Amino acid sequence: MKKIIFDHDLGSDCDDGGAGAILAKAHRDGLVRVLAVTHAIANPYGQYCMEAIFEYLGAEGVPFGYNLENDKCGEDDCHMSTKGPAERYYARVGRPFPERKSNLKLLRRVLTENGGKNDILLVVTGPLITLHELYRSGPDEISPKTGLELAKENIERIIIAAGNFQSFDIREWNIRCDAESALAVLNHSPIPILYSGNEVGGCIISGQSLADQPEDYPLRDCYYELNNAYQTNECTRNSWDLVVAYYAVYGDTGLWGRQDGYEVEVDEQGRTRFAPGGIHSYLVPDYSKTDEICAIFNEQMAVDNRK
Ligand SMILES: [Ca+2]
Repeated sequence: MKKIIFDHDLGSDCDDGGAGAILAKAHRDGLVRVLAVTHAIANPYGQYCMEAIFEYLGAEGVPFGYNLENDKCGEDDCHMSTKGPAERYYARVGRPFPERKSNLKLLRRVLTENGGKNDILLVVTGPLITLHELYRSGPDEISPKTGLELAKENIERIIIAAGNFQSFDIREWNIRCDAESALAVLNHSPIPILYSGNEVGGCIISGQSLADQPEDYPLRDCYYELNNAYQTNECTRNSWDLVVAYYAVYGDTGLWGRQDGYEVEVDEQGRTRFAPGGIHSYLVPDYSKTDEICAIFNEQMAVDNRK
């Protein structure tokens, strides 16, 4: 069974939640095993909501980590889509917010326990803050190895929503949000990376199915919360993060093209350069399939475990 680690930045945006729903259902249904879910940003409300989404969809036994390592993206605008939904969910179930445990310790433990099998897919839908902390970590009580050694020995591929492979002028958010981390992790990566540039998921507007879901479904609440902040009555969003989650679970389904064997480099402005001759890959959008993909994502985000 595929093993997946999911690192996201749900909070200032909501499509990470859609990606989480895809992964939660796949884990619940035995298609993949989600070994850990980590949260790149220091503002915790997004991870409170991600825990709620997994719980609501019936995905059990997944450990969650929080960014206790730095204060990057801790500001109030980093919980724009998640503070209200988190407060409403935990008030309704009558529990305090979940305990915040360290991303770094969780990742070092999960990678150590994997025993060097090099078979984990790391799905990333936010800035590279978590991975940068992991790569910089030294030996500790969990392992005598560095974080970079643990990653190289256990992570087969990184699948990430980042960059742009149509225009060098596009300054993509997940890179420019924390360029220091992005450059350290992405440029010259010894681990193969599959990129889904923002041209792939940006053209797919999904979430329409959430309007018909129960009002206490935390994913629905997050989508409405973000749209309300923008003063719309919709519950939709671009699907940047859903693409990588779906691809990680289902692989090549013909919904996108794929180019392999590239060297990819990003700069501190958030721009992407790529050329043949490396170990990395990128997805290519097929705009004739936009409606088909949108329907799939809407089905993936809907609640399907309530009688
Ligand atoms: Ca994201």
